[in-house]
Amino acid sequence: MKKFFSLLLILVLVVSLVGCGQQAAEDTEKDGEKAVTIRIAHTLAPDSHYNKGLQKFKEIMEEKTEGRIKVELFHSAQLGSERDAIEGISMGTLEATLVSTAPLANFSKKFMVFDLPFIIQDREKAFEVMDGEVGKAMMDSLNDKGIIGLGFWENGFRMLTNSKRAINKPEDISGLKIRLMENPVHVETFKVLGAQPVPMPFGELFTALQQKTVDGQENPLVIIDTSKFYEVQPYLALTGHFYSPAAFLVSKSFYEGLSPEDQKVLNEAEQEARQWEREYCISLEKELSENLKEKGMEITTPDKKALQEATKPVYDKFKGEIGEDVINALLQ
Ligand code: EAX
Repeated sequence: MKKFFSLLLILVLVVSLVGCGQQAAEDTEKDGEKAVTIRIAHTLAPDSHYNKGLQKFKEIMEEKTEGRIKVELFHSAQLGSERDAIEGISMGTLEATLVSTAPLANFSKKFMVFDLPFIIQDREKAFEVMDGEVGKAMMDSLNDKGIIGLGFWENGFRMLTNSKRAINKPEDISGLKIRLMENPVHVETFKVLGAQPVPMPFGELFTALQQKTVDGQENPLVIIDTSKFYEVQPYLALTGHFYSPAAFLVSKSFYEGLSPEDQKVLNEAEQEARQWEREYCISLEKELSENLKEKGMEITTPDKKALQEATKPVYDKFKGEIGEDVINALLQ
């Protein structure tokens, strides 16, 4: 009888200990799960195409993981410039970012092909190349820097604004101080046009335009609108001189710390949000120049052929470095 009770006591103890253990395991798991947050930094305004597309990503991600993985967005360069974000991803101090591909040229020259003037006139063709082998090789070239490029989103066709004069022909650009992204091909393009290129992070741009440190800048219409450049730039020229893709980058150390299932969810959410963002950009196109006109900008449509001709020397300068095969893949 005594033996029976001792056995029973042991059994009770064991059961309750196992129970406690399980409870503890559940707690740490819960805590562990709570700790998974993807912080995404970008430089644009809260109502920009980037932020809206990333909101979509956040919704999909949080829904698919039932809130196990949280997404936090940091817009308006709150966490620094695009270069800072890329470096943060590379070092593993930031989980994700959406940046123009132009500053990526400083990390992998493969991206430079997009920076050639007028190389992309048809975005559908660009999507095809970016989603195919050429795009994959570009993204893969970032892996040894600790960066995983999940996909190409859209920033847009870049248009020129300034505070000095209406631009109708290439010569009108000559002498203007133009802020550019930190990219050698962009800088060369504006040099060839006789402008004074001023590379500068986006976060400093509005003030520079307002204080007239620079005369002009170039960005897609959606940015000219959502960053309110129309308040300080009276002239808008619909040049479309560069096509600016955006890259969705994730820190390799963060990505590899996720379970294969969560990696899959992340990939799917990025793909779905990317598609949404591209379509959103296309849908905006028509109304934007109308809006900007209403907001007081004087809009001109310079002759693209003349601009293309004037910027041809840029191809000669960079074709060796970029590779004619890649250039041809986009031109064909
Ligand atoms: O990627 O710096 C720029 O002009 C970019 O278009 C912007 O940061 C979005």
